[in-house]
Amino acid sequence: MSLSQAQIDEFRDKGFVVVGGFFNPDEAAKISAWLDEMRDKQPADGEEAKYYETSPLNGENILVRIENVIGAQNQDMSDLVISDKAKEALTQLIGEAPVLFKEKANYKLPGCRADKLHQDQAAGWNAYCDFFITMGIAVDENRIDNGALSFMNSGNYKKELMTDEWKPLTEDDPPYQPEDEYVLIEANPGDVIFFDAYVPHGSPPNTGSRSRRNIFLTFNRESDGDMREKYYQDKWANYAPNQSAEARTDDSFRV
Ligand SMILES: O=C(O)CCC(=O)C(=O)O
Repeated sequence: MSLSQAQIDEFRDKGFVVVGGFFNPDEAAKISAWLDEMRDKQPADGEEAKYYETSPLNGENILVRIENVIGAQNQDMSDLVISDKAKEALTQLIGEAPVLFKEKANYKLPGCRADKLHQDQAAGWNAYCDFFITMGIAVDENRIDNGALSFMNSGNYKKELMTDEWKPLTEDDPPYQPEDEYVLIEANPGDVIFFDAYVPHGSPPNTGSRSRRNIFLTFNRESDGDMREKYYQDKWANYAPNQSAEARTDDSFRV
């Protein structure tokens, strides 16, 4: 048994659960080195999809995230992050076998914009199905100054969209209101946050001097099918990856 009954119950009550030390320090160091490698590499067509934006804080063109990182081009690391233990925990939470839907490494470098308070499902996911669980892996220390995530901690949300698609729940940054309904998650490398696609969460701009890299792997139920290829075809048609020189500005980015 990978997750305890108390952890499963916490996930059901609040929509998320933090599992400290899910990956050991050696695994966490390998994941960190992998993210450095991908940052520095020029990906082949159809492999890693890089997204650059101009920082609203310092005007620099920065790498915001890399999608499509799981696959044959990164087989060892794919097996490390989607380990048997991860599959077991996801099966416990999903209630059947998990199928990877999409994944991304968010680099959240110094100067990176906020990720406004949102429900993941609002990012056009209704077109695919209505039930997803994400495994968020902390790669760097997540602290308040470098854009640590805040999650609604009260369970006081609907398991359906609470806004129009693509709209944040608020333009405010943490502490979100009402303050006693949210928790700041100061995660350490190797910690994992499992969360559903409706629980409100977000992070402030990175105003610090350290990156706050996290990987987010999103899974659906096996019975909903394998939608990953279709998702990325649609995504790249609507929102193609770019290069640093073509970084997007605040008013042209989506997620
Ligand atoms: O990396 C972050 O702080 C935000 C992650 C997230 O919630 C998202 O990209 O949907």
